[in-house]
Amino acid sequence: MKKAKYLFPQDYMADPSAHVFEGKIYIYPSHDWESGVTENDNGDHFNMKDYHVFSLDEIDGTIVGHGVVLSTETIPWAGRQLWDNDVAFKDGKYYLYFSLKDQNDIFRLGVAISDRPYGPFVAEENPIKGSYSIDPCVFEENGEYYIYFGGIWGGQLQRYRNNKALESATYPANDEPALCGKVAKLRGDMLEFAEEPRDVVILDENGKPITQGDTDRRFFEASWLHKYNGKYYFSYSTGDTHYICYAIGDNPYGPFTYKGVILTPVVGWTTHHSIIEYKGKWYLFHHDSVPSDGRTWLRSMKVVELEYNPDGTIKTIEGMDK
Ligand code: FUB
Repeated sequence: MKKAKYLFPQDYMADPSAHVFEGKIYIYPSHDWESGVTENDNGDHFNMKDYHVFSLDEIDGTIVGHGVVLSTETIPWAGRQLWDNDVAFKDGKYYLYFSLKDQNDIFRLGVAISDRPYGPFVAEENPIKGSYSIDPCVFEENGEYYIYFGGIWGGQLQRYRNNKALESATYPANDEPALCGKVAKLRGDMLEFAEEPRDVVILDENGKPITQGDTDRRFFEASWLHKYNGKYYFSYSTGDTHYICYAIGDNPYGPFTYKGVILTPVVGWTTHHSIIEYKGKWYLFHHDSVPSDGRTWLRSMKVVELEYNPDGTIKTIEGMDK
């Protein structure tokens, strides 16, 4: 497969997190809909209220929709805006980690549990203690689970330093190190952080942290972690410059050294992705707003093959058809 294909033209789905569970690909997207909320820099127009799950036996096969698996109506602490999610498997249970504003309009990370990869999922009573911001992604290695998260602007990461809320949102100066995504090990029961979240530091080619003003390369949102040939690849969106970039490290905590662009800008403001290996090939799951004629809050999920160069760098994929 060399050309990206839309996965589910029947409805708007975004931020696809893909995993291989029980020998199939399962996809956990956000579910976009036309809620009528006016577009603004806080992302209020991304006013989602439920999640669906999809599965595929073959990458070119027929996608199966498993229906609604979690909704704000059944999340006890829900305020509004069910954003990106991800799922991890441990000891016979599937844990769905999600971004949601609480009743004070503060983004937190929640957990919901199922016995099956296709749900339905039952949410815990409260968000993860000490959690904040958006876009969880979980990476497992040797029985340890690492949760990555964070997003600036509407994702509220600029309201925190050292895991504490600030009195008001503050960004570093343009020549200072950029705000970082976060990573923490999960506790054995998968329901809480096992440690204080740490910074996911992204270094430039000279070993210096990427600066806040380096908007083509600094972290904005949409963390994803995968491993290839013994190296750890942290990929993310640059938000207002619309790239999916990646940086490579030697362990799940980093630091990671910036290596380049995976996906050039797509139609629509946001770009968000996941990367998996399936049956010996690698794939980039992502979204764009072509089917909704550029309405940035109505996105459609896609998949395309991802290829590496012999030195382990990733071949850049064009986000827009030429
Ligand atoms: O889908 C809502 C938000 O848009 C996600 O959480 C961000 O990553 C961006 O894709």
